[in-house]
Amino acid sequence: MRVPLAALLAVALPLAAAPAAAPAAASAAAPAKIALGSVIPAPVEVHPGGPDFRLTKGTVIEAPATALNVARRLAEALRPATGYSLPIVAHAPRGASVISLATGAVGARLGSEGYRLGVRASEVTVRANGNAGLFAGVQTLRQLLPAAIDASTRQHARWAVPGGDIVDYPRFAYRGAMLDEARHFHPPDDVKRYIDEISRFKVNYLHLHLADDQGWRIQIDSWPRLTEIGGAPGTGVDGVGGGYLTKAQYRDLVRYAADRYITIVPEIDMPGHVNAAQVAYPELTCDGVAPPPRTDTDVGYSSLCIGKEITYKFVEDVIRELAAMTPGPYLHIGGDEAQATTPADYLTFEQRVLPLVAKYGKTAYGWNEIAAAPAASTAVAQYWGLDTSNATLAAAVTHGTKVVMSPANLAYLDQKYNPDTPIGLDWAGFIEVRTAYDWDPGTLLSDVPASAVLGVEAPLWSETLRKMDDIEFLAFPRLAAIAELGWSRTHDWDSFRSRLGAYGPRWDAQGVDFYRSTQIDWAS
Ligand code: TNX
Repeated sequence: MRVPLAALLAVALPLAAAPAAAPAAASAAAPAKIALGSVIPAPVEVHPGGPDFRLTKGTVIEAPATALNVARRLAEALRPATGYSLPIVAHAPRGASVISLATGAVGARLGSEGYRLGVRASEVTVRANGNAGLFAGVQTLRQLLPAAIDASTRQHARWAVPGGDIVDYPRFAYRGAMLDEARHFHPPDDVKRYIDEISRFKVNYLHLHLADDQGWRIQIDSWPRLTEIGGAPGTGVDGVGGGYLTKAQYRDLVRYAADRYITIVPEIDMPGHVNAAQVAYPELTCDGVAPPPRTDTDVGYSSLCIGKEITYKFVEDVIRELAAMTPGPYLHIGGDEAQATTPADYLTFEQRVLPLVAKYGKTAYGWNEIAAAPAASTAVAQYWGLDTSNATLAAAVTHGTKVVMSPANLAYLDQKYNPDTPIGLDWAGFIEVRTAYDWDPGTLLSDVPASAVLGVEAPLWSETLRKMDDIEFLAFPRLAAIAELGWSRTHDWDSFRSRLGAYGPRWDAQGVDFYRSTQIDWAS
């Protein structure tokens, strides 16, 4: 049974005003019924009603050839726990139980990432303007199945999806996460696992911080010692770990992310945070003498030599090679904490280097300090400060600079939750789940209008991280909070808190070691 679209729109209600789903008929055997709107990030419109859909061993996934990638992601997500074959077909047989993916004109309001999800007794339909929207709809559908769906081995469960309709699309175009590969190198398989985890929350950019004082983590053919020396074993913080991405590994990550509708943003931090490059190439210092390698966590002590021509040959070579292996629109050139560069030199450097990014076809992106340079008018500035206004950034915005919001005291995933958190830093303050959730990326900076804000990003610096488990413990649940700020137009702590509590068993099923904040009533 299909409900005509016009009928749906006629009863469209914003989420906050939507009628509450019927209370679950609690029985000892069955877990509480999932409410249609119990999804992170919160969808725009939720209209519960009608019979559940049952996923069975006979269910097929119907998708056109153009949406095969999304269909495969869906099948991969549902097969392990159900044990069902869930064949992907171009046309489902009449009367079959079907999850149908379809692209077509579903309205400009939905943009490239919005979707409509309809759940009927024998059919689930996901419709979108394109595959990114279908993928977003699939992430919603996964959260509407019992938590056991996220287990990697076969489970016995009643695979029901609550009936009704969802219409959904994002508030901001940019919803990012950042992973610091420089302080501790995380191998490609860990990055892929992180991509899988963040894509569930409709995050669409992954920023990789690929070079810093300690190490250099991306192969650059024209300057091979960057990785031979800067990526050697022992180049992680405290001499723990090392490593780098070959170009082939980087390209593979770009593809893996793209298959999950995530765009990789590579960062090479300069003119500061360059000690590892200078150890490998002493000609990049002003006196030509190699500095000692550093694996401590100090910042602000290294600088490229602004007056030397070879500096710009180096920078241009790196930008050219990075741009050539990066299909996404952005190239991040750092620019933070350049205390070892004079303000005049900093401007000279940025005025020369920001246009180099455009020369290789990319939009320049940097930490908010770049806003001091007039050439940043065509760039994106990532705000990482603790204040609620920033005059330099606000002035740049009037000339065209766009902003991604990553306030360190709210959005930094590397800060401790509380004084007892075993890993993480605390220079920006403790960030409990509610702190991470209780702000608005569009209005936090009083002197920057929401229209200049492209979105939000949650950075995870890795000074204190060694392994995947550490990444997960600091990222979750806060990444889910930041993702909701980026996607959802509604902002309601009580609602988020209850949906987050219900999400806990999903992380358990995935083997994700999340932080069990006492602010949340975790379902078991
Ligand atoms: C500041 S935030 C930094 C990084 C550190 C981080 C640790 C920013 C743009 N720079 O170099 O890793 O603090 O929280």
